[in-house]
Amino acid sequence: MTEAAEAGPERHRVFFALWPDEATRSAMSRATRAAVQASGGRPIAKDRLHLTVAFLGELTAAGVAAARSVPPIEIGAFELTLDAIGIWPESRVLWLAPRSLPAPLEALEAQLWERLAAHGLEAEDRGYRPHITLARRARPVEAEVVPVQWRVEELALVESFPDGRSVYYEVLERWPLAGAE
Ligand code: 2AM
Repeated sequence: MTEAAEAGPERHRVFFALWPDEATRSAMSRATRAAVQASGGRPIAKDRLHLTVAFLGELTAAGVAAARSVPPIEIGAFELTLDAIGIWPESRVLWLAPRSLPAPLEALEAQLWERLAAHGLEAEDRGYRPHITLARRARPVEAEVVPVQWRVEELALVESFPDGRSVYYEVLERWPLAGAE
């Protein structure tokens, strides 16, 4: 038996997310640049900005395969208005978020977990707070944001990998939210 096998099966840190296109990422970055700077925090690179829908944690390869089998979820494309910016003092995360949870996003999150449950995967019991992390180790800031409009058309399964003091992400697979015509 190899050392790796003795140490147990390899784990993959994965999550379902909404992954913005280049134009939306740029709009997010422009709209939040001043707040990020004022917060003094460590910014998340523009190409890593995303909104997590369901965090699955550390899965085995079989767990990842189960997660991949869950979509598509055909709730249709929807508009997300990112019009709130703030900080969670306990985690020192500066975030961009929708002021209210849009019904399609709520439905997407609920349907994902309903189907994931059939594979023995369960959400942590701390409620869903959709957000895009903009910076870590941030100080509180008083900031307004020019709302960013995001037309969400896809769901992505993403894996995160350690990258020094940060992490980088690889989109494993994408599914359209709209059903086949
Ligand atoms: P964060 O940016 O607020 O840390 C990959 O780590 C993604 O999953 C990030 O969007 C991260 O949110 C989120 N995440 C990490 N741990 C989580 C957890 N225990 N519950 C929900 N989301 C989590």
